Amino acid sequence: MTILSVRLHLVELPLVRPFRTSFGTSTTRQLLVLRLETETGVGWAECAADPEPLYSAEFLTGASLVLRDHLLPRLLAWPDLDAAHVGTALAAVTGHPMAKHVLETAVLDAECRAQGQSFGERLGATRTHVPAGVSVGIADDLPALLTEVEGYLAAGYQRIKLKIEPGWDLAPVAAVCRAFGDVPLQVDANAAYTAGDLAHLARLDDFALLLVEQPFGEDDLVTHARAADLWSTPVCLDESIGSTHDLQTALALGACQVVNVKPSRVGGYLEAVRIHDLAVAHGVPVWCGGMLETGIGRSANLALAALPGFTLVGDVSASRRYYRQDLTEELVLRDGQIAVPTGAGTGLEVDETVLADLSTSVVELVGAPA
Ligand code: NPQ
Ligand code: MG
Repeated sequence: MTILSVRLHLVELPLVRPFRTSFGTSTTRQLLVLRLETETGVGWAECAADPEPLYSAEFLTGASLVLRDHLLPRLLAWPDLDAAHVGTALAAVTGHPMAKHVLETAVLDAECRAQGQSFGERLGATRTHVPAGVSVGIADDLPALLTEVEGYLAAGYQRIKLKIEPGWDLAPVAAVCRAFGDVPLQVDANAAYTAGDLAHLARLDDFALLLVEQPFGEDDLVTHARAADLWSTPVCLDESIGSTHDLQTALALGACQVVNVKPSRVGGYLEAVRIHDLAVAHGVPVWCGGMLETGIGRSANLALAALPGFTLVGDVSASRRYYRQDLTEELVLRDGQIAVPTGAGTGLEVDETVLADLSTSVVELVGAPA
């Protein structure tokens, strides 16, 4: 295919409630939306990078610059471009998986839409619906946490994930277990702990959690391996897994018993499928993580989460968990599940009026504005 135009929107969406993690609090979600036009049609994708490099090293301004100055020129220079070769075309650039992800996903969406194929069909989905889980931010106090969790359970969410950090770990877990009994529960520390906390976090074993996600640093596989030996709670990696190679290393060290697969963290859906395949080959369960996506990325995540190795409930929530107004038609919860879109590409249409309303800047990176 030939790329005719590329447009980049900086979008700011209000969140229905502030989202607090060990690395910060967000009250709005700022992200990049990319619209790519080829001779066979249009493709859309979103870049998960946040304004600040806190979850990972990437950040929004950096992602737009690397896209404009280093990634797009390589993509435009590639002959006979297709989605399967975007990774190869961009491989010379080190790092920047979220920026690479947005380009590959837009090309993949354009290709699937042109061929009348859904993301689910393209990626190998085997299910029509995906059970919904929810990630719950750090709350002001325990009563506020219990009220929030109660609302999600009433809405039908099948699994709760609590964000934890030093000073907010055993008490919120104990409170949720006491209030809601045997609700499927897991925790995510976003790398907030160090090896000195191994004994403290071992006390999570009392609560029969599904898993503990990324307790230690992104580069601290050795401490994760010690935790996997010492704790009965399974150790799940998020930030540490940027590629199939990272997963091979983590598995060889015994540092990873479960994987959170996030397409944006690993450079795109094709690498996400390869990580899924490697995990399945090792008997390691995976689940689909989230980055507060709009309908553009959320619909594609649903297709991925419908692959057979995704045996654990993911952070795949309805649009309304985060946004009153999405950029696409809403993805809704029914009986605790969300339907995998069946239309071509990601299967949802971007509402260009809403997109224009919520855009704080729009730049044409390729092609002249209409
Ligand atoms: C995680 N996601 O699993 C991430 C954390 C995360 C759903 O818990 C802006 C604001 C961007 C907060 C990206 C969930 C974010 C964000 C990721 C939180 O670790
Ligand atoms: Mg995480």
